[in-house]
Amino acid sequence: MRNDTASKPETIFRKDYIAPGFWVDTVEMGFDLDLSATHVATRMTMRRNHDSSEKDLVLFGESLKLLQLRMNGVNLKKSAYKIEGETLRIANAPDEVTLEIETRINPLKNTSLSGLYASNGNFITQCEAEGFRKITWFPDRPDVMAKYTVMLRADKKKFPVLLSNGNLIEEGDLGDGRHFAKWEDPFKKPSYLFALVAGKLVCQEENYKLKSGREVLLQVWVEDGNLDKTQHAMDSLKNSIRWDEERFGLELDLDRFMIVATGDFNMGAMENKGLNIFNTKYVLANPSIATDVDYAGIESVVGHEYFHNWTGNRVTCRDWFQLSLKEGLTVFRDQEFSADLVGTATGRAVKRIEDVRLLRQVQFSEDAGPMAHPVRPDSFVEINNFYTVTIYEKGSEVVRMYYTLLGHDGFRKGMDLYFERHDGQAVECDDFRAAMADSSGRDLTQFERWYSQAGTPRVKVDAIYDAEAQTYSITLSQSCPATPGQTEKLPFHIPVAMGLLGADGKDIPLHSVAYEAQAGATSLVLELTEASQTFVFTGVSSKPVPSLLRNFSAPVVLEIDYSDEELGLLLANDSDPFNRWEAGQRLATRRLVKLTTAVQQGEELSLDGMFIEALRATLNDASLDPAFRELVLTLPSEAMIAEEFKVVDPQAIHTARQFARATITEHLRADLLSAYEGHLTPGKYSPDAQSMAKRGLKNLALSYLLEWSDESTFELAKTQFDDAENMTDRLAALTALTNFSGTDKQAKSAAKSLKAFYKDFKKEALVIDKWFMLQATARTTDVAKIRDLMEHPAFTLNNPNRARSLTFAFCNANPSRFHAVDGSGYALWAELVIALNKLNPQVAARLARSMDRWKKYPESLQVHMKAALQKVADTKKLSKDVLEVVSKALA
Ligand code: 0A1
Ligand code: ZN
Repeated sequence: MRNDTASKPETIFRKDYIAPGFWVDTVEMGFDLDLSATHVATRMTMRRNHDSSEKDLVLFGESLKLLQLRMNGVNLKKSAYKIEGETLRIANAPDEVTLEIETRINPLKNTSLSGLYASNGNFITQCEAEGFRKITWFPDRPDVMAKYTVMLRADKKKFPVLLSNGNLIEEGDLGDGRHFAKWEDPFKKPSYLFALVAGKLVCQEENYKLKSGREVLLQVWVEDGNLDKTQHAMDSLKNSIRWDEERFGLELDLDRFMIVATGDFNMGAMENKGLNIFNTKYVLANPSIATDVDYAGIESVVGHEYFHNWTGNRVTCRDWFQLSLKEGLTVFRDQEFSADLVGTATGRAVKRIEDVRLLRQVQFSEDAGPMAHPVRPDSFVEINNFYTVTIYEKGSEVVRMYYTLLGHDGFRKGMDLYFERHDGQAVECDDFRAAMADSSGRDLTQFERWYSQAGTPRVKVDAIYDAEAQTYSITLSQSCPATPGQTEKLPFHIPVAMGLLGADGKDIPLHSVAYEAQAGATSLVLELTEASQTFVFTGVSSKPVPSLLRNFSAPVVLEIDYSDEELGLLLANDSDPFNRWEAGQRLATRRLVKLTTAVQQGEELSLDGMFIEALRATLNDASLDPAFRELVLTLPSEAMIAEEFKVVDPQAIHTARQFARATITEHLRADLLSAYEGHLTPGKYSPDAQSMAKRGLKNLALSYLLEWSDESTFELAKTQFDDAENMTDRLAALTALTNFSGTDKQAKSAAKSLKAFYKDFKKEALVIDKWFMLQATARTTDVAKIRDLMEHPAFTLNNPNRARSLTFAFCNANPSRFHAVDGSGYALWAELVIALNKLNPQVAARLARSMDRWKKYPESLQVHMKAALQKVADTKKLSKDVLEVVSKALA
């Protein structure tokens, strides 16, 4: 029989967790691979878990044709088991069971890209979170860990390469033009880490010597024609292996480690044991198709997936509510990996600023919307909706706070204890916290609230300087806004790294009774645990300027009243580079908020000299890393400015920000031009941090220069576009040209460049994605233009990367156009979500999230937004993925 998704989605609660009734020891699988009818035979040995209250043998399955079900050698009649939705129950099973199951599936029809599916004629799997149940009936839950042996059989010509987890133990011909490969994974694993790949692929491979002297085989598999784009992924993999050995003492436990790239993938990549599967976006790179940002993305995602081998695979999650146990920790590890690879202190700060920017822009917004959830959620309807920035990025911040509280060595001790206790187990976030507490002897009880309470805490600062007593008292008061299902919040345990600056901008040695052991230090980590606490510093001879939350030591909003002068001092002097940048952002935000209000009230717009001079000084300070200067010169995004308002006016924000950019250019043209000319990187492209930093600053200068309409700046960009020897420079120039508002002739010339770009890179899917994205986010691109682009022969909703490049980019990254006053952007959004829902619920649900914050817009827009949300909610056959998102938005 064929079972389909249950029609009424139910909410699953963390509190309802029950250990599995049966464990699985071994799984043997045989696949007869055929694109439209793959036969799957599974034999598993199971044994009763006497500690569980679940007495039935429970399996999960979805969209399967069940052909056979045998228990201990006997065919089970239909009356011997019960199927309800995705669940199959066998009552009264003996304690020791061998189950044999045969199913048939249709990979070609599987457009959800979850389970076994076809990608350009190849077979690919994606089993996290619950894709394995689309392959066979199985106790598909992460706490059931088993050893797998997999036999793959397929047509030799069409599918010459057959891969699965672990080691290849046998291969050969079967006659009839078919062949086989048998794989064995020596480690037990949950089903979500299962993978197979079959098809026409080629690989770059290398033998690599581990620190221990053991040799391993590394492979990067791609479709034919892409072998000139695998070197960076291979280098990143080798760097990851070395880094995990050096920083955490963790060695690759397999003899063979494979990466496979596919153009059809819902997410970035997947950490299947020994057989990582990647979106091509995070593998393929060479200077002519990939930008600096792509290179950095590949390095961090290759690292991320590799690091999962220990944090995720060797120690996995007991249930999906614990997802951040592996994801938060692994993001922290990949962030540290990228920072360590750069090596310099400012390089680390630059990485930190970029990570915090993402957190604030996307996660803070999630935390303030209808989908807000704790790092360890209490419930969900569809787990795929919970691969969120809260689980990943906020989860990483939570791990980083242990690091800040316990120090480098203390954190490492905690990690060592975590592995010592839990290697080979499926555990909970609490187990990680216990390892950190027990290894350090610290009481981390209150720290648990970071896992259980949603919302972004706010920390308000009140400071008093007593000249007579020479004391400086800082009172920190914390609060946290209500989130769905959580109205009252208890105080968090917040590490606040800080220092005090004297009038000369230098750090003052700190003396505080509460932190006696560190007397004289210039930076301290205060521990805020109460709703309000006062920290007193003594021997302060003049009123200092506080530098708080250094290096962004906690994921909170810091409310502090600085004067412009104080911010100027911090921007120019703070020994903490993160807070230097932060001071610049505060100066900018203040002005952008004012400008937005002025736009709304029809007042004349102006930007003050103090701000422009501060930017000039930073831009021209050759002692500063160009990457850092680029970050300071980058104004807060429109999304960030929007967070400052109760009611968001996207057009006014856009106008204000554009005005600020143009005015900065008006005053700093000469400085920008010399920054441009001073940071050229002639010669062979190299993705090293220094060259990237130079290109970054140069291209930022270019984008500013083109805010000023004249012939010479246009020509500058045109020449850069025509002569570029790498994609970073080419794309930056094309973006600037496309957004340039000049003469008709210039507009025509820009359009010509856009066309030439398409023609030159027609065969490079990832570059065509950029071509769509660039247009989707262009200032002049309105809804009508998006509809035009959707008719382009290269556009399709079937491929997630392509769908995202146009539609997500427009709905999420072109706010002033998406929020068109007539509501046409929302109508388009609804159509797209409905169309994607039929093809790929995960992708549809992600797009659905663009409307999360609809209640923050003016009434006149809310009417259209609500109608669009309602239209989606009323659609028949809505997936539970989309239903969960839109019903939470409408609630
Ligand atoms: N675990 C992967 C990401 C991932 C999650 C879900 C997927 O399908 C629903 C696919 C990939 C990672 O963190 O890299
Ligand atoms: Zn991950």
